[in-house]
Amino acid sequence: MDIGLIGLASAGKTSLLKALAAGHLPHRGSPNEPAVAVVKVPDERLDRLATLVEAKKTTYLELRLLDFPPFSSGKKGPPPQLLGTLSTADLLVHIVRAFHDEAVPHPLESVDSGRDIAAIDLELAFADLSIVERRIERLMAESRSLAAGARGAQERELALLRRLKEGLEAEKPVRELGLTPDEKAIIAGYNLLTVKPLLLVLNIDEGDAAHADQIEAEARAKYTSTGTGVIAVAAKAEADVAELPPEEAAEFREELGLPPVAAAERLLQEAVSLLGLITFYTAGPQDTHAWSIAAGTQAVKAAGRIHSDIERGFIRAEVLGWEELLAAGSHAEAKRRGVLRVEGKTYEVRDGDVINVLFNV
Ligand SMILES: Nc1nc2c(ncn2[C@@H]2O[C@H](COP(=O)(O)OP(=O)(O)OP(=O)(O)O)[C@@H](O)[C@H]2O)c(=O)[nH]1
Ligand SMILES: [Mg+2]
Repeated sequence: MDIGLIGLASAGKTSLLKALAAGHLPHRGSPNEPAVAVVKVPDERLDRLATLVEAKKTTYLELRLLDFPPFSSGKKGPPPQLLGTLSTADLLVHIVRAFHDEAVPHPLESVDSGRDIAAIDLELAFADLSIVERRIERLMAESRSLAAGARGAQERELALLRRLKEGLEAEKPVRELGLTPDEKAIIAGYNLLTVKPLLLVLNIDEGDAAHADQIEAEARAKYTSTGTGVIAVAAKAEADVAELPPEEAAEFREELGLPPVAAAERLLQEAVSLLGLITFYTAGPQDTHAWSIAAGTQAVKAAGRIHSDIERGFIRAEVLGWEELLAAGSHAEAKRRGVLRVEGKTYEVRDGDVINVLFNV
């Protein structure tokens, strides 16, 4: 899964990337391409499972972060040379400046996070509008050359696109238009930007970090639409702390007044949830492993995430919640207590399930 970090110049995109990538510098992109870092999603449930089974190896979920060059506000749409890569991201993270620092000029000359959120939203909507308009023209030209009876699918797509156009012209992102899964499938190939989930990251002053949760709650009340999340972090301080060894980090967080849970953990977990993913685990002594699947995935498909042979030869799955396994202390004890369930192919995997698939190939 790819996450695109976007925002105005000097909003703190690269600082946030450093905070998320635990201080490791990403591969530098060219001026027209994003820098890329692969980050592991911190996961306390996985850590505790790995400790329980004394795993030799712990495998976290991984996400790719793309640090895009800044949008220059006021222009119509994101820089065209970025559009291709941007449109392949699965989630957009908009870093919004909310910190005050005379030494760092703001491209719009004042700190106003609401204005900047609206400005970027508008640019994304503008990019989508031009794609939708071009597609409408194409379809209309094509449908003229089709027999009347063969126009059904075209007409349906046209009607849908006109709805999107109307929404976008009224500055409504496509994710807010309440599309059905079928409608989403029709437009999936266009890779529209405003259909993607959006995480707003307020880059707040270090001095405000202690009550980040309050700032978040206020912003959430304002940006409530589906597929939109809000997180407040002090990106530069978080980036500084991320470079420290874990033993020192906790102490430093307290000294700086940062919340005890690192921004990376909260933000990446929020990203996973906005992507509509849930996490299940395999807890073996060789490798205790977190896997991501779309919410609603059945056990046999989940098994396919581990290995295609396991999907093909699926017999049944032994399943229990991660907390149940921790409480029991071992699979054997969980079985004795009757909390280890046996599930078939169509079992809908739940977030936090620990799964052992029995298979035959
Ligand atoms: N005081 C303060 N300064 C910050 C904060 N976040 C970033 N900065 C500073 O702002 C400047 C820009 O930060 P970057 O992280 O490079 O911002 P960016 O969005 O990647 O900038 P561009 O890639 O040039 O658009 C740097 O000098 C940072 O040290 C913050 O939370 N507080
Ligand atoms: Mg940068």
